[in-house]
Amino acid sequence: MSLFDNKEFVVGPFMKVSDPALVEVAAFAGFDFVIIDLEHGPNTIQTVQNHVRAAQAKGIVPVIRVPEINENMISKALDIGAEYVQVPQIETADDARRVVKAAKFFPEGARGVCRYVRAADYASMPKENYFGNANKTTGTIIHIEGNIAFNNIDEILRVDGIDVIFIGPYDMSQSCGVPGQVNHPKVISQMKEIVEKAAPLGKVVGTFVESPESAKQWIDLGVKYISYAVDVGIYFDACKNIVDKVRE
Ligand code: 3PY
Ligand code: MG
Repeated sequence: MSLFDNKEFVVGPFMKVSDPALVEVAAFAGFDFVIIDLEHGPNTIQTVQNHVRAAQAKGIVPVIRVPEINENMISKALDIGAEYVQVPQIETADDARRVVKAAKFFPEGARGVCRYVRAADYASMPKENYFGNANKTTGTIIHIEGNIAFNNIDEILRVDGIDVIFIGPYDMSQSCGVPGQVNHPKVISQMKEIVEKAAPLGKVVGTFVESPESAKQWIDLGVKYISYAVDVGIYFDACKNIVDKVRE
């Protein structure tokens, strides 16, 4: 399944809770993907195997955000069946090339070769099917979220093999000297500049939002990969809404 097939945009939440039941709930709600988070929160590569299984069982695309640029974590995430790897804190074109090299088999890259993994149906899949298709059925997403990345954006956008340029507004706000102020004009102007530079190159851009209004604003500017809030935050908002309404 391709994430973007015939879709103007796709939307999905970050998942930090360790119980994959919430992945199933996200699928029932109609999200396109989930970003299973290993950068922040308590999950480990072992606990998120069941998140990947839950996503695939319910027809929603599992993305794993690895903790950092780390070749071994990228290959482990793909080995357990993640369809996309999302890598934080990319700063240079060389960083982006490292991601592609770790995520793709020859000739696009040099991903560690092992077929005794879930992604290859534990060696039951014919070798040529697995190694022949893996580069087409998995994708790469990189975070642009700091001043160094912003200053290197022209070269980063030109790296082949990156499917989504993901702008992380929170980390970007910190590097602009206003941590947490994701709507600060300096942050918004950097984000818009990246979106504008990506468009003529045909690069898909993503970002993180916390309200439907903000999602719509970025979609109108051409952003296609909308990461919408975080499981615990969505649950908190729903709880607060109930408590406020009942006590009204
Ligand atoms: C950021 O905003 O820095 C992210 O990584 C996504 O929320
Ligand atoms: Mg970030």
